[in-house]
Amino acid sequence: PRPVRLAEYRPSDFLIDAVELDVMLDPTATRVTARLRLRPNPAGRDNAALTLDGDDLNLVSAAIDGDPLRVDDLDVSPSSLTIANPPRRPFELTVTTLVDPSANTKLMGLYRSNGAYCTQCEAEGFRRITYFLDRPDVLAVYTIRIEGSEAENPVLLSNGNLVETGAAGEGRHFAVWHDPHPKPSYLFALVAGDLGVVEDQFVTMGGRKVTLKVFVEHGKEDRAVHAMESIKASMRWDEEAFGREYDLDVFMVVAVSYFNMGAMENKGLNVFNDKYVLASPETATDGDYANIEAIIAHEYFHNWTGNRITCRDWFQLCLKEGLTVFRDQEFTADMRSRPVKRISDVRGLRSVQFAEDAGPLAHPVRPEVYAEINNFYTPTVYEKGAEVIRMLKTWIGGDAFRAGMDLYFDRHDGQACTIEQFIACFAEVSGRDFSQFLRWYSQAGTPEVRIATAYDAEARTFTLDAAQSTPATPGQHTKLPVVIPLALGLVGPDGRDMPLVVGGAPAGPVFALTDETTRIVFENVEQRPAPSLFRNFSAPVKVVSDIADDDLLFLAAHDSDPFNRWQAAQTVALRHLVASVAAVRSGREPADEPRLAEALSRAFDPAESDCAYAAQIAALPSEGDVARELGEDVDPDAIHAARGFLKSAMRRRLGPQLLAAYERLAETGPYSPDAASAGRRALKVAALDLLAAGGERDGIARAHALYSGARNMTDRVMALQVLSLHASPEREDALADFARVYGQDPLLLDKWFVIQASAPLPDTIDRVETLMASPGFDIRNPNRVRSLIGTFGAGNPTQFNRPDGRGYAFVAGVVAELNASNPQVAARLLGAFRTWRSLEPQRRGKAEAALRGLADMPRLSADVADIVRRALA
Ligand code: B3K
Ligand code: ZN
Repeated sequence: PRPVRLAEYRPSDFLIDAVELDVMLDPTATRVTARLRLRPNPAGRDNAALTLDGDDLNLVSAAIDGDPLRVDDLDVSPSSLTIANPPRRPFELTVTTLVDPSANTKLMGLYRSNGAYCTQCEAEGFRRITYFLDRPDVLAVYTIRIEGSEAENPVLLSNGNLVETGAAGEGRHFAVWHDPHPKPSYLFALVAGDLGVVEDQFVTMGGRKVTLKVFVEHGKEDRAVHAMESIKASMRWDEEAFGREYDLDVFMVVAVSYFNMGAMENKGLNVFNDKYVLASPETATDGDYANIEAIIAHEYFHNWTGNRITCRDWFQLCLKEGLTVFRDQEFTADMRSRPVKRISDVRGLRSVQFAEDAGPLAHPVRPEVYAEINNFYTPTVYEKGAEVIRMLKTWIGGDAFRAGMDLYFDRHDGQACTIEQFIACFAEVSGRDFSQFLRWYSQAGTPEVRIATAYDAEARTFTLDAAQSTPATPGQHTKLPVVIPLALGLVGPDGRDMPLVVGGAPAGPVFALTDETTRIVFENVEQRPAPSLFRNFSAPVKVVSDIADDDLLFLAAHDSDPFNRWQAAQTVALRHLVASVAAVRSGREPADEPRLAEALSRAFDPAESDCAYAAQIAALPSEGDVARELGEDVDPDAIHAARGFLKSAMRRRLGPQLLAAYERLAETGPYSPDAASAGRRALKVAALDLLAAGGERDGIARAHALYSGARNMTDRVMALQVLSLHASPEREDALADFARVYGQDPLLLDKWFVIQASAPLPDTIDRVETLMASPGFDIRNPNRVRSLIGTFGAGNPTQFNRPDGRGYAFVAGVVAELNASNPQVAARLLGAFRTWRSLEPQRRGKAEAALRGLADMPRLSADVADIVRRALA
């Protein structure tokens, strides 16, 4: 198929105002009758044919205003239905199709998950249910009648409000749902099955009583409580932070175990991967609790940013995704620790989005062409998209930002919009010109900002020179300067921020870098300051500065900006690791870095009260961080060795402090997943991880003791993770024990897979292959595939990148196996190859061979073909 281009967007020739679906459930032959109220679009072409999208559909019959259409009135195939000469006035088209949910292994459209029926329609799954104008700018009011066996499907759900239920004879029953809010087809959902439910209520700020329901498999109701609490917290927060109120009588979340992604924001009926719903102290970790809260919030926030105001076309995906990620980040920051949230988001952004932006799959936040839209649900659209919103807010200020959001909701409610329409709201309220800012949406690649500074004691000036450039990316050779908000402080020798004076007047703390080079001269600077740059990570850029390690270490201790205290120590550690990698590769011993130990030791100081923050300080840059910093000729084994060396050095220097912290942080009371308690556990395991560095016996023994004595799943999993890094009898004992005790619970099995697949040990690949053949593994379940093969590919730098190429061949083999049955999951796994070009030559050759092998495969799915082609281009 031809690539789709933003420049070729045209409004639909027809609109659909109302949809009535009649769904007769059957495991292999579900009959769907759609009554569509159509009319010519005044903005479309005159006398156009009507072509509806389909995908793998079987047409049973079609009629216009009740008159059956004959085969020669139609041009029909599984992928489209065309009526050459439809009425040029409003009319009703009735179409009946047959679909087989049991055979639907792609998990798009209507499929089965553990005996229940469910749907996934974004981006283009509705066309696998019925022929439709399956594009987000066609908004209709939906009424859904579902009929099925009452014994098998006591629960029948769709979007909106329930209007009728009843018996349908022969053991069947039905339910009718009506959603008054016009929506695009991708937000349609249907769920039917025998499910347990937890119920609650929320009263909105306007006094609307909303029934809340979380549906889970029977027997798992007690694991739905945290999700329910998260729904209420999200509803409250959106009212307080954005003035957004919920708009139906019921809000439902359904947990399913077969799901291609995290969750889906269908109107009033969010469908979730059960991994992001189910939690109890015995089965979930602190990380799970936090993820559930954040993803429940994200999907709920889509009700306004995505559903009430949706996207005109899929190029505008970041309109809803970047904005909704920004909103969920702010929610978490308010619920937990703001600096910790910022640090972990920036860690995530750098490790996946910066990596994507630096490799062959780089694309703009708003892409201009796609071959397969499912491949554009990327860290660039989501996380960089969120950073762009954050910059916008930093640039125009919080009040103007909120005014712009209010205007956007007001002006565009009920519409399908573009980025330009969104940005126009902020231009209007702030009076600023956004034409240059819009380059953040169209230009791919991570801008690099080089900073040089100079202090003139005599003139009492501090001069900062900033030069920005963005590297070329596929299809974009020349780049223009973007608007980069630089939030900064000048920290004096007393650790206090100096007043910022520029041109005789108070200035900052945010400066916009708009040109290729910018010079800022600060005046009245009495003493040489340590500049704290890009506070709170004020722009998603790579910073290269001439700031000396001594100044950074000073900032690590004294900066008033907690993000930059963390960042300063990370920068010193990263510089050190880069030098160590060079040493390892030339057979030398890496140098010692006592000052880093001192910076890290602050994390374990009993006086540090925010343990989650301290745990971030204690965590060294990842192997991926080092690889990205190197950028080329990457040898993952050398990076692993250098990092291991540094960890051992930290253990030797900090031993007694680590031990003291570890013991001080031991669990005492009952488990609670709140942020402060989770922070204590995170810091405890950071200490344990260093105590066990290099496989030190005492540390291993403690990890084993923590595993055996754990009173909650967080301690147990974290202890197992530490043990898994080093070959030892304790490791094998704990892994076997975990399988024995928890192996029957699929979500816990996933944790066991993740731990083994990420181990940096030479036999990992054999184990992963063995586990794939074990009874708990099911290649049709995306959670199993992601936890075992996804983790091995994207979360195990040394073993995926084995010099013999076996890691690449293995992952490519699984991609080939999944290519036909679940192309979306197959294409996702290929993300492991996103940095293959930066590897050293031997590994690069092996990775390329694996990709070429895939490229030569017959019948490649659009999803896999698209990634392979771009990765090799
Ligand atoms: N909007 C969905 C993602 C759909 C992915 C389609 N391939 C979940 C989310 O971002 O909230
Ligand atoms: Zn989303």
